[in-house]
Amino acid sequence: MRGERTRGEVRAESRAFRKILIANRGEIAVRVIRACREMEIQAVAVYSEADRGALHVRLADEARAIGPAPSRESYLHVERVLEAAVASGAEAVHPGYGFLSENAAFARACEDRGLVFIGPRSETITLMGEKTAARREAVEAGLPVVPGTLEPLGDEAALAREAARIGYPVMVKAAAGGGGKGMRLVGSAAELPSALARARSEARGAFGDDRIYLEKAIVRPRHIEIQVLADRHGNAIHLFERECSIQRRHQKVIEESPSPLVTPELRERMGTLAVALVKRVGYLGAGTLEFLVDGDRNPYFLEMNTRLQVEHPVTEEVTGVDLVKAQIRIAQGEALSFGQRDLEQRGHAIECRVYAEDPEAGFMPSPGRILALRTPNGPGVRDDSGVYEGWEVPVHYDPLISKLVVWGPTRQDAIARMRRAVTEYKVLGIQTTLPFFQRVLRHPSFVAGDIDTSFVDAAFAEADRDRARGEAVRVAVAAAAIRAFRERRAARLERSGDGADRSAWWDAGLREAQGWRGGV
Ligand code: MV4
Repeated sequence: MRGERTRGEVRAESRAFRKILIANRGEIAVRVIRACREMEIQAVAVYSEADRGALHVRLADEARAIGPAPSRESYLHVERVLEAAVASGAEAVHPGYGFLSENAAFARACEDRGLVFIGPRSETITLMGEKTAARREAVEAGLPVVPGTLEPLGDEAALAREAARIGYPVMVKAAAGGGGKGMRLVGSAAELPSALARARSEARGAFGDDRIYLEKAIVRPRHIEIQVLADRHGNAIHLFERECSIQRRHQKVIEESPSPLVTPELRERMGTLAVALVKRVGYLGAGTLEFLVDGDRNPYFLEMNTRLQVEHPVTEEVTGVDLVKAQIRIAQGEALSFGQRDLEQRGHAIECRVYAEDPEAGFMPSPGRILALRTPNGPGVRDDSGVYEGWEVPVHYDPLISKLVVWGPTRQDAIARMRRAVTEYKVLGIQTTLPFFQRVLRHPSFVAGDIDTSFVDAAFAEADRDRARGEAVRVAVAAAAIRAFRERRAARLERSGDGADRSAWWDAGLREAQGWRGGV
């Protein structure tokens, strides 16, 4: 009473975890295990049958099997993951990204069993997962949103009327969606019915929810996101932006911080807007607000991701904040140990996502055994990897094998360092996206920082043309060589008349072979 707290209450407010279960796999599970180890928290891994020998299992203090290879029966199986958590005696669960990380029912189930879900409250996950609800909250908090509907619209006639009001081109988006799933660009009223039908069926398949909303389509936008952290004590801060415009089929490929596009004024504005939404919804933990930025540098709030993101390391590299430790401390009930004024972006960081995919074959997955592996290191290089030499990358999961992250004092230094690191990186046995990065890192538009969301397709169209041209030249040279060979052979046969088919190459080879034999 009267502000005097008992020891029990203090502990309830801020309680150090002794053991955390990591409900994930691959590089992000490894990343969380590393944070746990530095905090002297026991890390419990979970694994499917395909992951018995995975790196995260090897590195954890303890590991529990949770089922067969398919995610539905293991990493996505709420009951099995919870059972492992309870059986291990963990006090908290870190969901990583993907899988159960934005599953409100899972977060709720953790809460119900007395496990701390390391993330926001389950109600916040629900709220932000419903994309039009998130848009409404953003509007209430004073954020600019892309013009469009603030509710999912039921019938096709209402959608057609709204689309006409917004003005084409419009984006058809899934209310339960996010990350581009169930999204369609519609150029005219004539295309609307078929786009709606396709978007609905895609959304139904992916989310079991086919509600649709509309947004004005922003032409060639930049994709910029703001990292936030908020604790239980009312502190909310942003950790500046990440530039994520280099994507392929809504899959980010390269991220960096700071964004070459963002001015100090825009950064300040977007950061302030992000914190306003965080405060309005009572956000807790680490989160990310996605914005589109148009050609005139106008930002529009798109959606909020209520999890740790794949690309969080670029923020860590420029701010010096360990986001995973921050998540854990916030979940323990601690107050943030730094404020907005303590933060600055120092230097420049770039991340390349190394996928087990073949860039020469349309980025087809390339699972299989890693026969040899040499990872880069040296000044300013960080490789957040989930694999090792001899490990067989399973077919069942996301093919991300590692995130190569570099830091440099300037963007130019970071690019030079990334080129060097990609050159050092050797993976044998499977195809990876590394050769693709060499191309991007030398592309004049990338080097100039002049990238929008059409970059990858444009760069690839160029590369395909170059390859086709190079191929035509190689075929022509080979054809000319064959023809010259045949002509010279014919001439020789005519001269000698003895049928001996011997060229200077042959004679040189024969001398060489005799030399070897003689020499040994
Ligand atoms: C848009 C858009 C244009 N206008 N929304 C794609 C991922 C998802 N998070 C949002 N996305 C987009 N939403 C409106 N109103 C264009 C995209 C988009 C995109 C955004 C970021 C990076 C790459 C992209 C590629 C195609 C489309």
